[in-house]
Amino acid sequence: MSDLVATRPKTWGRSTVHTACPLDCPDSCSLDVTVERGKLVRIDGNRAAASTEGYICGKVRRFDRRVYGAKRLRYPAVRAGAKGSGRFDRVSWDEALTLIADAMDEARRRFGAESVLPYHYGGSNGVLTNDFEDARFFRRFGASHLARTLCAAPTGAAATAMYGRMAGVGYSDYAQARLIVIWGCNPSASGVHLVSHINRAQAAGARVVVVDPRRTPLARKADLHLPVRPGTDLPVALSVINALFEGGQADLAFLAEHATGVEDLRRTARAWPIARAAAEAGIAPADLRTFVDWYATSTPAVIRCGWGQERSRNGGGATLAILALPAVAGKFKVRGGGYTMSNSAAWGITAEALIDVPAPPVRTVNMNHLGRALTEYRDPPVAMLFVYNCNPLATVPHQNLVQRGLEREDLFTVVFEQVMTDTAAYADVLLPATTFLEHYDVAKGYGAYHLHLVQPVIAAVGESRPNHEVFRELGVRLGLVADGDELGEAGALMDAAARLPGPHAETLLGGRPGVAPGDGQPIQFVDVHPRTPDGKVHLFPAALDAPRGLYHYEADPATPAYPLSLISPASEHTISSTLGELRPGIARVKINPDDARLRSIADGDAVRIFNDLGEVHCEATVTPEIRPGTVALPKGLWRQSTFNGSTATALVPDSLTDIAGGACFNDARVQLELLARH
Ligand SMILES: Nc1nc2c(c(=O)[nH]1)N[C@H]1C(S)=C(S)[C@@H](COP(=O)(O)OP(=O)(O)OC[C@H]3O[C@@H](n4cnc5c(=O)[nH]c(N)nc54)[C@H](O)[C@@H]3O)O[C@H]1N2
Ligand SMILES: Nc1nc2c(c(=O)[nH]1)N[C@H]1C(S)=C(S)[C@@H](COP(=O)(O)OP(=O)(O)OC[C@H]3O[C@@H](n4cnc5c(=O)[nH]c(N)nc54)[C@H](O)[C@@H]3O)O[C@H]1N2
Ligand code: SF4
Ligand SMILES: [Mo]
Repeated sequence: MSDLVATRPKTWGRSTVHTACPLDCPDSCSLDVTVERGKLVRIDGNRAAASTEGYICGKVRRFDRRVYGAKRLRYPAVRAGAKGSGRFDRVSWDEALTLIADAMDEARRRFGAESVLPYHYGGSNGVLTNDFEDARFFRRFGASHLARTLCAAPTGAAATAMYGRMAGVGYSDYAQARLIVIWGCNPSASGVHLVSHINRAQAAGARVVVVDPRRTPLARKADLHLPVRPGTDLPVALSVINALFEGGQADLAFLAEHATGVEDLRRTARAWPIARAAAEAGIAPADLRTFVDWYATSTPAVIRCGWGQERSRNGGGATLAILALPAVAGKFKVRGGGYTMSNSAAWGITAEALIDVPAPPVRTVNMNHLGRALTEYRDPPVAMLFVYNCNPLATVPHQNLVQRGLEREDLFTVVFEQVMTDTAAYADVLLPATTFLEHYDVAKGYGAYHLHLVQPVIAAVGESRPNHEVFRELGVRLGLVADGDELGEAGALMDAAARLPGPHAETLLGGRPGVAPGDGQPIQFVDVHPRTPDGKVHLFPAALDAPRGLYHYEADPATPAYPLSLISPASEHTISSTLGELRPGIARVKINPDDARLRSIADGDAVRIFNDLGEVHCEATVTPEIRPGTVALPKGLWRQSTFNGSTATALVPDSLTDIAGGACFNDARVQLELLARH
């Protein structure tokens, strides 16, 4: 502990402090942050965690522009104008917390404790800032339970049911592979530290296959690109499974020893011969056949499964079918072979162990239905919304309904934020939050195997405070925790550390990274095994709740009025909507030249993208890098980035994925027309 305190910010002189990046990114980099006279002067990579390789992304390198930016929240404030006007008056912490505690008390008295809805997601992926003191607080209070389904719900459910979230192939082992399949993933933006290993493998003769409706940077260099129509991964993956069985290339010995549900999967896959799947996906059958041949005959072969394929009506089934491939083809048991999905469960850190307050039997609200919850739920209504680690007006489906909900005069909204986000503008009470450069946390990689300490390198900006401190104090005010139980400066860290399993606490507090399975290079089925109850791969996990049936394919929801698929993938400029305030100019929708010609749209023109849910006015980039019939807007845009203040989520339906109630961001169907000539 004394070591930690010794690295506290100095107010004078220049020093470099070692810390880590806890943002919602798979890489979890180790950082060197240089501070002079108490101010950030340099944020850079450190090699303490091997896969950082000394470099970091451009976003975090310039994170000082958020920390000291014009939009940074410095003081608590209360609303002084209409909801959404963004006008606030400064108040003290004491006044702000009293207002919130009183409002929670009143909501509980009038409608019951479940009328309070905590609302949070990936803003801070750290162990201390999310699902920790906040969860204890809302559980003790008896607030509604939020099903955190905005991202990774279908992939998480599929990986749990099939493999018990077995740890995946580590980044550095990609260099050993002879075939690398990048499926629904764009590491060049979303997790850059994987790319150098892929390049190394390719230089050594490995083949790369990319399955993505866009020609991503990796697709440009790939040996084969399958530009599938969004939402068609399920038939594509099933056709590969079918071809492997039919061609005698399934590893029947492996399946007999390690898998259940083999016959059910085989029977299901029979419906998808190559020609039918290729037609459904809009790709060349010969290319799909080539993929089958390469996958069957290359060892080691690894699949990097991302999240692009999960965000549709078929997302759960698609992920199941993709993850089944290495089992069917027998690709495990060798370094660089198998798959990588999310590694967040690899550390064995369970929220339940950290929280230690039992979940009360309360109503569950699916966070993808925020708009409905705010406008339709009656028993009880949502009387109070408490937003933190999240910017729902920018990131949640059905933006216009969410906005209508936030406009409700009888809704009491708290937003606990670092910056004046689009959502924060609708707050009744605003609370300023510290950034990861101002508080302690534990960062947990979900791609790269890093678990490490985050520590404050500068003093809190303005009067901002860390999450655990605020939720602890609210607990005291509401009589949920004893007065005097407040945790000090690093108290929350020690509290969490004491609950971390195995050797993690000791290594972290000693300034060393946590201990990863197989030292971060596990060989699947050698060093790590399925963590299903019977230790087997469940290829047809009947226990999974799939109301339409497992591996059931729903056809494209396009209509003649809305024939184009809109996808909204991660961009290199933001992490979800974080840092979106720094994006200059008007965003651009990517459209294929064929689709642009039909609509007389040229590069740089202003366009209107619309459907029955909303419309977005922005500029167009005409490019063959997106397949015909599909258009793409960046995810996480702020209102400031379009002409009309609406973003991609205004066009996204609040329908749910086939399993686990996930968001269907890539199921938007739209029309596009010219607004004004460039
Ligand atoms: N720079 C940056 N990094 C990030 C993030 C960010 O916003 N910015 N977000 C972080 C978060 S929260 C997450 S969850 C991860 C996400 O990481 P990724 O999974 O890499 O991200 P996405 O951009 O959602 O989707 C990846 C790819 O899927 C493609 N795609 C869209 N629809 C389909 C489909 O139906 N099938 C297939 N096969 N592909 C499809 C998209 O074109 C995109 O190239 O990244 C994390 N890292
Ligand atoms: N159109 C479209 N939208 C999408 C997606 C898509 O594919 N397409 N993908 C989605 C995905 S993958 C994800 S994960 C979600 C993420 O959606 P959100 O959870 O809304 O994530 P962010 O946009 O990063 O917003 C997080 C906010 O938390 C704040 N924050 C950060 N750290 C702290 C802290 O310590 N304390 C407090 N109080 N606040 C903090 C940040 O300032 C930021 O404004 O977005 C989804 N939205
Ligand atoms: S956002 Fe990702 S790549 Fe950038 S510093 Fe953080 S962990 Fe590293
Ligand atoms: Mo995400």
